[in-house]
Amino acid sequence: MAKRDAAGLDRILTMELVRVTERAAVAAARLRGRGDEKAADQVAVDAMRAELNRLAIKGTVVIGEGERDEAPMLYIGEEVGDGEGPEVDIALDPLEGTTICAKNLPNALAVIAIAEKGSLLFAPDVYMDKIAVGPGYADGVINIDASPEDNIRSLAKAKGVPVTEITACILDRPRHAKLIDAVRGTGAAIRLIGDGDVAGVIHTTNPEETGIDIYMGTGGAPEGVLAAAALRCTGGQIQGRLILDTPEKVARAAKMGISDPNKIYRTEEMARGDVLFAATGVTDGNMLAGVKFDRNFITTDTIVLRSSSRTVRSIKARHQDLEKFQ
Ligand code: VTB
Repeated sequence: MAKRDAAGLDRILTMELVRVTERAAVAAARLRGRGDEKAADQVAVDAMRAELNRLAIKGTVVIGEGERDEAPMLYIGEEVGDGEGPEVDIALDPLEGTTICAKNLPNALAVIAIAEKGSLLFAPDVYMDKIAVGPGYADGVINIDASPEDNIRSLAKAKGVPVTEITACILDRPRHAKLIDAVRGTGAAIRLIGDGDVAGVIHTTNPEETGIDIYMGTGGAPEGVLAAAALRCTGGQIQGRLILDTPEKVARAAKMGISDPNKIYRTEEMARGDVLFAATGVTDGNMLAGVKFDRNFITTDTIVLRSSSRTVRSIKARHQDLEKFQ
């Protein structure tokens, strides 16, 4: 049985987790650019689940493919792992950016986060308003209740650059028309993305490499929790507010234990305690390369992060035993 270390989660799990996202990414990558989002997602789910069930954990999926009745596998509440190790919460997205993968565009990822039981926000699958920046800024540099203009100016000041040197990442959606105008009005640049806001948020943690300083706008709440888990490990701040704009959504959230529909969730409120996070590139992206297929081997590029040690590991793997991916 795996031994728990001082901080809670087994250190060995850090490396074990890499296999889980690698395997999902390879499966999805075989279906890159085929225009079939569902098929790509399905193979990623199957692969991730198979690998997850080999881990020495007693895991519960808290952020997954959906409610039990709509997702046969990796549904919210599903128990995964071999049942022999620490009790953990799991947030996962075997293919974050199904459309990106189907179109073979940048930044599709296979993603997972693991934390001690009870540490990850049990979020309903609704929209969440989000704002995030990377490490190195004082608390309060961003404020979800402030205007986009104020947030951009505050960040530029804290970074010590003119506003024109700030780039915000925003999902390209009609609902963001006003936000986009407001940000552009300040003189800042915008990287508009088609999908994949987990990657969008993570990109703020390394602006030199990605060119992105801040993430703004509404995306999926589950993706918000995954992004928060990553930021817990890298540093950085995210604030999120669920968009519960119908009585039905308020009731659904209440069922999951959310009594204040206007609550602002900060990074630690979405992902507490010791957190492990792993992401493998499916398509080429700003931080991670996509899976590459060669006749004799497969190459994967993964980051694996741990909050208690703040270690960021980059793992480029060359897989020569191709049978394990069949
Ligand atoms: C984002 C993004 C996802 O959904 O959360 C987005 O991260 C939000 O939903 O990759 P809409 O597409 O409805 O705007 C995805 O694009 C797809 O799950």
